[in-house]
Amino acid sequence: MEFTGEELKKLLIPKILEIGKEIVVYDEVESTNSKADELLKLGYPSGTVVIAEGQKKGKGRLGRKWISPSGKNLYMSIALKPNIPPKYATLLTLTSVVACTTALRRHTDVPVTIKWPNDMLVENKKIGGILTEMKIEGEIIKSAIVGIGINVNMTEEDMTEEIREIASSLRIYKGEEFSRSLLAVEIIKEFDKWYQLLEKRERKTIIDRWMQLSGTIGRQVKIVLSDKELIAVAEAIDEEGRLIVKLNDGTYEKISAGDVTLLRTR
Ligand code: BT5
Repeated sequence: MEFTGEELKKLLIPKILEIGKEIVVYDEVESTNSKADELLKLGYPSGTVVIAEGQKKGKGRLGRKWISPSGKNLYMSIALKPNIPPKYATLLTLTSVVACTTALRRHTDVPVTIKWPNDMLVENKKIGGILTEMKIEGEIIKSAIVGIGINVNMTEEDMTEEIREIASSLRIYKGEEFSRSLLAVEIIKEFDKWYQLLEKRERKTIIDRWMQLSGTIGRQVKIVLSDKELIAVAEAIDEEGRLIVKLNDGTYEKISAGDVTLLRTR
């Protein structure tokens, strides 16, 4: 196995970060998000990182699956008790995707872009995604599990039929393999930095960075909501992380949850 928790911790020292104070590595789990939730309930601290070599039941959003072959990619979850009001919950996903994309760009030189809210793309193909699962009680976020899936060394043969056309990996794009341990460490460090900004209420810094990394803003998009579909131009994101779109009739709508398909450039 490539990872051990102790090795990863050594790479993070001497900087003691909130994220990665505890790093627990498994060979195979059903889902690192479910494991991270269990560990938090057992008393592990906020900032605990769970990594697995493979997942038997990797989760996407809305009950979808995350294809998770063993030994190829990064499957990592961060268990948090964020000190932010629930209305900024979407921003946690945006903060996470900013951290991951920044780390990937810097350390792989792959031109990763963000598609609202949680996708990491290369040349319009998905190479990563974030699944944030939260427990909210009243005005408090009791827990948040941020699940990060990055296709690192996966080849087309490792993919199922279902994703072969829409997915890619760092290796497919660059033609070389990457160390998953080093990428994990860089993501943890970057996550720590952006998460601190979120807790310090520096939302504008996060949103500005998101806009810089985004391939969504300025594009015509199709948005699939639970009750309707919209064709619109993505204009910006607001303080709460919602996507602001301009419809054909000139009116604006704010989208807080839904699937976005990128259509052509404006
Ligand atoms: C996501 O969902 O993009 C969130 C993915 C989060 C995965 C991580 S891995 C660690 C942690 N533990 C978990 O159990 N989950 C998290 P969504 O936006 O719903 O996208 C899911 C869709 O992406 C699927 O329906 C497929 O079409 C596609 N897909 C599935 N596996 C993929 C892969 N490995 N690479 C690219 N696309 C994939």
